[in-house]
Amino acid sequence: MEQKWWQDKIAYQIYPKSFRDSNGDGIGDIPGIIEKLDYLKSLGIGILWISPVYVSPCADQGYDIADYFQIDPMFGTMEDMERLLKEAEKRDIKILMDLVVNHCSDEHEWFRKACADPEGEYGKYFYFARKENGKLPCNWRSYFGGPVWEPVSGTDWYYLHVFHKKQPDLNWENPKLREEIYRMMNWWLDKGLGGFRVDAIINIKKPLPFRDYPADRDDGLCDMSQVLQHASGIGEFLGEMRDRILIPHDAFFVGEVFNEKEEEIRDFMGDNGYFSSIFDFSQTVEGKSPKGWYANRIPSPDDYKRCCFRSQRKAERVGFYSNVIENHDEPRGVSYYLPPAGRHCKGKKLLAAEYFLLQGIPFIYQGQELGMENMVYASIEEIDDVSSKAEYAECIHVGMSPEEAIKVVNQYTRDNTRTPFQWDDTANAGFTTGIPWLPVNPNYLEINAARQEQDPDSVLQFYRKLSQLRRDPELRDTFVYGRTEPFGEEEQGIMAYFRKGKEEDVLVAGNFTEGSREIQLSSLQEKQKELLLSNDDVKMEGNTLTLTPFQVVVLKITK
Ligand code: TEU
Ligand code: CA
Repeated sequence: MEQKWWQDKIAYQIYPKSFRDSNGDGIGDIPGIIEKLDYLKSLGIGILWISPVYVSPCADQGYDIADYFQIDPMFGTMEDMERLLKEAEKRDIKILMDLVVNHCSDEHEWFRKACADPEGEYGKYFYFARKENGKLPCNWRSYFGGPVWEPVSGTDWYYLHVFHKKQPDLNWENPKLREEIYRMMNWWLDKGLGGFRVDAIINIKKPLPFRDYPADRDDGLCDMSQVLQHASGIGEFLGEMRDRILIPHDAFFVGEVFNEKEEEIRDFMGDNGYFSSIFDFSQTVEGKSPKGWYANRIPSPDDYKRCCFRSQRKAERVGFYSNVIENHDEPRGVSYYLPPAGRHCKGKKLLAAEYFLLQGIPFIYQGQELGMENMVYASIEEIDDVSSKAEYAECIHVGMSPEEAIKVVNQYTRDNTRTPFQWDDTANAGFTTGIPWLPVNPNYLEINAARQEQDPDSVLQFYRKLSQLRRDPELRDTFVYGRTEPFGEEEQGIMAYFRKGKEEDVLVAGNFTEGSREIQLSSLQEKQKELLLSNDDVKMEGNTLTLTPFQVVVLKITK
């Protein structure tokens, strides 16, 4: 594999609305991010992805962009953004912005002009259609519920939106639209961005002409994941974007790609891939049902392990997945992948070490490094997220009581990771001096950054140690380029693997169960073993390593 500047980086995702509010209006902002750059530096962060800060009516929290060239006043000004780029550069941190180009906002001027004349120039930037024989062009269900077609008021036209109706889909088949997007990307990269996190990108290629697919619920509609299986030819668009933008800027693009097929990995993230990297969502999609959240199954630790190892194999000698346990669309990883008995400091460190030391680019989502947990919601009125509202309605539709429905939504609501960052134990967790736009998780009195700074055994300090390990000049090559080899893969409740280096191997071994477990290291008998990190005292007698409940041990094994 070719060597690139980003391969040894550690990345961090900021959800700006909830990170740090600098002016007391209850909304996190860009000056707030600048304030905390030294904190990020102390975590060894080299790449910082910032969820959208462009002008937006916020129907989907900034993922509905009304002006790609302006910062929304709630987040600050363009000067703030330029200052952030400069201050980050001083600290050797590259900034990624969120590239949301499957759709824009219905308040974008392109869409206004398009609605005024659906058959005109701007109409071709979107997908417009009329009913034929009383029927819409296709029966696809939008991700946030209901049909993808929405009427243009006062006309007999409809437009397509695979997400919210305030997010009309852009027509990538139109070369003029693609040129507009490339111009915008260049404009930002020329300002000094390191690259983009590329939002919802598999949706840009629609299987055309529009047609119905088999319905998978009693609404007569079909899930978009089914639709996308019929789309082919996305490579023409993505290859063009790579050649025109990614390569000339030597940028880092991380694609939000779901359900990629094994044979597509090289195209998406090989040496000449469309992206530098794509997220490994194999564990995220595990157990998910097209029926909706109520029909999902939560992955067990063994499911989690299987997903990780399968992806590691797929990526071997091909490229770098970006590894995550959570993001702004998912529940908190510690509340989801850890069994209930392991949802404590020690268990959080176990999950941290297991995912962080895999081959790929580790991404930390804000607050993950503190072990922030899911929020508890008593009713749907307390929830802001658009997707939760549709999922709640579906639960009720299939006959659940409001109590059962809110339980399901609690498990998955995107607000779980969107609650304000817990900086300290003062009012509003030190996030704002005003009223936070989304309530703070009441557990901030125990879980907060200030407290964990003081505690050498905190989750935060453990993340710092992981970060140091990965950046240690002697171990760097093993962690960045070393192959992942599962160890004792069939052992239930145990997740263990080697990273195979030139000079040494690293063994990561963790116990996801409530009982002590023994691991036989007889195959390593002759070799010298050095403890690199653990979340408990390490007991090794002869060839037997005993793991206490939820213990993880990281060993260096000299060849
Ligand atoms: O998410 C894309 C995506 O596929 C979502 O449907 C995701 O599965 C869903 O949020 C789960 O409820 C991206 C962004 O990350 C998300 O925040 C946006 O809402 C979405 O695109 C539209 O821009
Ligand atoms: Ca603010």
